Amino acid sequence: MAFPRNSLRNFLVHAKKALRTAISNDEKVTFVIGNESADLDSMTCSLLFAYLRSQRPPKNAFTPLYIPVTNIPANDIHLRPEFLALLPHANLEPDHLITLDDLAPLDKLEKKLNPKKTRWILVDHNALQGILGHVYGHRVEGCIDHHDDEHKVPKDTGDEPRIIEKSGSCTSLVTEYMRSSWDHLSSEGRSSGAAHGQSDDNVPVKDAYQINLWDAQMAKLALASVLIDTSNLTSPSKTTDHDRKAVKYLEAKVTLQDSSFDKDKFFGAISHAKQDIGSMRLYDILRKDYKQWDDDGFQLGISSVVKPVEFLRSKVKEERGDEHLFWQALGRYTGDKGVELYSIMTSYSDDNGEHQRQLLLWALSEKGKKAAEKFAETSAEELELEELIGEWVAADVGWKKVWRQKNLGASRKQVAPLLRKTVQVQ
Ligand SMILES: [Mn+2]
Repeated sequence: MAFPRNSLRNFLVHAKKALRTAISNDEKVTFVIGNESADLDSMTCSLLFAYLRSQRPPKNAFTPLYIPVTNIPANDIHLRPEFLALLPHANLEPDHLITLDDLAPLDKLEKKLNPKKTRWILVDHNALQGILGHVYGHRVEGCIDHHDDEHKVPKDTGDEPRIIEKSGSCTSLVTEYMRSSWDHLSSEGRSSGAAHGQSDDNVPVKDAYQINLWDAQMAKLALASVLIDTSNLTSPSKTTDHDRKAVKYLEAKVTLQDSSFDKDKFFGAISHAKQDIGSMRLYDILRKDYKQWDDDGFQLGISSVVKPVEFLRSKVKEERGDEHLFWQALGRYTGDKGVELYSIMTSYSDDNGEHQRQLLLWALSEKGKKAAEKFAETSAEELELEELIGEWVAADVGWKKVWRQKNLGASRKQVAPLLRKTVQVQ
């Protein structure tokens, strides 16, 4: 049975409880999961898809309930100040999110959460990574994504979507896919008085008001991702028609409930929160938006950071008393990951408010060095790389380079495939 119309908050409380029951009773579960960098886009994609889909599941769904998973341990939510700023807009607290902690201890996954009893829909990625990929990769039966197709999701996904398209934000694609369902739910709820759920404080209220509020809460979360991923629709290299349409649609849902809503101010507040990492430790800054790829055993890791390399060096000085210990500090982070090639991509606004990018690349093995050299040779032009020379860059052993990346349109989504290609052709 479909989950009755309700607030996102009540939906998550219900889903978390249902997941616990399903795991202890070995019942079937459908997951909707974002990628392991767990940025705002991944979080809102999984919420939006699971929330609406569970209220209007396809007839032959594996289970009528879709469980949205934010692909990090619960503690890591606190490394994402933009989550903390955004969640209250939907009357949510960090504890409401369903995270890896709610599945099973990672070393007991297979035993506690029988792969055969699960079905996975990937949003904001199209290949399940790491341990989840090992155990459940063959149980993926749908995806909506805006990264390069890794051809891991089956061609025929039945009633579930298989959409991989270019867009600034994956949330825009999910909005588009869910649009008719959402419209149906809204108009059905308003006209038939079908808001069976209770308000969060258990006070019965007028249906239309309630439906509009619930819609606006969900829409605000989704809107935040699209605005962040497209710099408020101003980034020419990222913004697509999918994003423009999604913003129009989501903004209408928000203003229906709150006519004084100011999209630009909202973007400013969430964006400001996202940059607010000054008090965070270097280790946490490097891991908060990290992705790792395994290509036939070759491990590539990339951290995305919202401040320049100079900021990271000042962090090293603050924490270790000497900025020359920069590479040792990075080594402490990469140490247990087995990466042969490690990169930091910075994306930030300089003192004049201009968007800038830098790319740091560090080879940690002979094979990594070959890949790095190949990358420097073949991608310098496309990415418009300008080498930043400083004695601190050359310090210590090993192949390392830091560039200013003048091609501002190329984010990790474009750079990661270029790096992976250099490994595959060796
Ligand atoms: Mn994304």
